[in-house]
Amino acid sequence: METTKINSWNEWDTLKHVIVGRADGTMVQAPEPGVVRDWPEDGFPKGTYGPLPEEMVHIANEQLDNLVRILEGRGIRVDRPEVLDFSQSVSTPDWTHESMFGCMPPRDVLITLGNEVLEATMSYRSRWFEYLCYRPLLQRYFHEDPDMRWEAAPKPRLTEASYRPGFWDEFEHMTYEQRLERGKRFDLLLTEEEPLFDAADIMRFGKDLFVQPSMVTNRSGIKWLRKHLPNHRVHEFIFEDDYPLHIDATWIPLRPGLVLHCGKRKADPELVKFFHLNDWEIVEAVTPRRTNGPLPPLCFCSEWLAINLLSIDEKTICLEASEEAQAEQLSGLGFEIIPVPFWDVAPFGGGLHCATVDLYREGTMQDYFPRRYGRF
Ligand code: DAV
Repeated sequence: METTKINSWNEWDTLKHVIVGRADGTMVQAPEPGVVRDWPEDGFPKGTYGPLPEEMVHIANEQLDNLVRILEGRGIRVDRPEVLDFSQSVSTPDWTHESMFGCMPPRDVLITLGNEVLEATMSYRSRWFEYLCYRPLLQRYFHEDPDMRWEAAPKPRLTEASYRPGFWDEFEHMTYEQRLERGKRFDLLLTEEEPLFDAADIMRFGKDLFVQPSMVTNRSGIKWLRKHLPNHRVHEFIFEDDYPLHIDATWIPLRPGLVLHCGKRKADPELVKFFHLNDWEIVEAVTPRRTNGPLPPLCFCSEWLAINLLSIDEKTICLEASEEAQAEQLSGLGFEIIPVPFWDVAPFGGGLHCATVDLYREGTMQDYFPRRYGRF
């Protein structure tokens, strides 16, 4: 029997065990207070919902399976989630929703913090039950690893009180600049009624965790994380973004002292100072290949999935295969690049980082930011 040990503190230590998602059964979810899809050109005008086309599922699964082969070829253990019937409607005592979503991006749902695996609250009704896809794995790890801590954040109510009334109508009519302004004030969709967060809004740098409030993470969610993790320092900060959704295509640590930044989403100057004070270099990522389109149909992520990468260790990076300029930039910084075709997975919820959750990386909790500064 394989022995299981849960241990991962950052994004770059040597990877030994990982979950890779599946594309099967993924839905364009039914409209809900947390998210509204509108893709008339691709067969899903506003108000409609249903499974993504079979052919797209097939190609995405081929790319996911290929990633699994690459990782296993390097001696990394890979586990996969259990696919549910995501077309079923789901209910709590507070509401009923016509569909679920899928289980391609485990990164949104789970985060490993040392020997703990934490299930995020999520903030879409369609994703409320997504943790169930990972329960067979988590139960197994719980029994196999005597030191594993299995935690779940409080399940949210997700009543109307969690969302600003009228937000989507306003948002639809806002310019890019107006959206940036609203984002800067964190005057977005979510209220502070209850803690809400997606795990993919957290970036792990050992003792320090950087979390952005977003369309799916509120300040109460960050406050809950801070209370839950007394041995970490949980920092909250905002990037200038018209639709902030997950931090893992914006602020990507590559190794101690080096972070890759999506320059289009300006970082808080205080955050930059804090990194520089601690001798971290911030490198602006090159322009992604798909900046002038097209993105795949039904894709709700941006061209910046180009930097949604998966580190195998602090010298080796899995990168989307067609992002050649990005590969060149990273090679220039001393990394070996493993090219992985992955753009067909994007409509299912993201890139290589989104599609994975690391469960074991060698190494221990380190303090990479010994010098304190301002509110950081
Ligand atoms: O387009 O920056 C990517 C991450 C989705 N999990 C974006 C979002």
